[in-house]
Amino acid sequence: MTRVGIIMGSTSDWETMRHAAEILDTLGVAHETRVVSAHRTPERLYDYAKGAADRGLKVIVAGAGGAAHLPGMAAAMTHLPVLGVPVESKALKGMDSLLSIAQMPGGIPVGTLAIGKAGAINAGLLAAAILAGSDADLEARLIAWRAEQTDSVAETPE
Ligand code: RP5
Repeated sequence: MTRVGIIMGSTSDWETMRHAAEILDTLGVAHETRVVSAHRTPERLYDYAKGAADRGLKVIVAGAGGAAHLPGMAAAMTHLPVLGVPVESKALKGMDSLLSIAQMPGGIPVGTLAIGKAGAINAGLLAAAILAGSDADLEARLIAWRAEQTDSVAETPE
């Protein structure tokens, strides 16, 4: 069953958001990917966010750049946890995306990650960690992935 919905404001965001999809693939978490723009396809966003919980999704990862309203608007229309990824913008290097996503008013939370690739990877990992709380097999895979990462860190730089 698909448990994570990865949405993004534009196909141009995929280069960043594919990193969230890849870590979920690695951890064996079923997910879907959709282009859903808060500005260009507001009705698609409404339908997606309103229907997400009923379709069985447990977490939404939303990435957008610039005036990045997608994560916040999604969070306004679903009780599911929404993890926001600020995509790096050309004009302001993603600072606009970051502040648009992080500065939500009290009452409508968005869990904001780092700008760009690191944020997308961590959004995938955080989605997996949320799901692992009620899925012992996934929890074991997440623990193993983290241990492998630890083991891969060299003790010396060369
Ligand atoms: C945002 O505008 C998207 O999330 C994207 O990061 C940015 C630029 O979109 P495109 O002009 O590349 O479609 O809505």
